[in-house]
Amino acid sequence: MIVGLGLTLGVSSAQEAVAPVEHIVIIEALEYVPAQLEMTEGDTIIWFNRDFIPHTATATDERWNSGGLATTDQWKTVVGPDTAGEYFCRYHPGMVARITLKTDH
Ligand SMILES: [Cu+2]
Repeated sequence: MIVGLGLTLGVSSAQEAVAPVEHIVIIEALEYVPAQLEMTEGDTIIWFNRDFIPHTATATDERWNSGGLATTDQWKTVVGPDTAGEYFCRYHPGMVARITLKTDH
């Protein structure tokens, strides 16, 4: 019996799938670390508050807001088109950081 090799393996690999990445921002000593993050839509970003006082991660234009994060709290969101830009802490407006979106990949 002849077994045909009729199956073409896989589909075109010309378009590489980019697996979603999980980014972590540590809040410590009144700072977001790292303060600059570049990511792709569909990635996840998690803020961990390791400071001894509460903080928020809030888009400067308020499009998104973690709400108050007490010590050891965390907040997670999926990166969408509205995630990019500057964000700050509502309790400490001097705390500022930035998310940028990769446009070429
Ligand atoms: Cu704060």
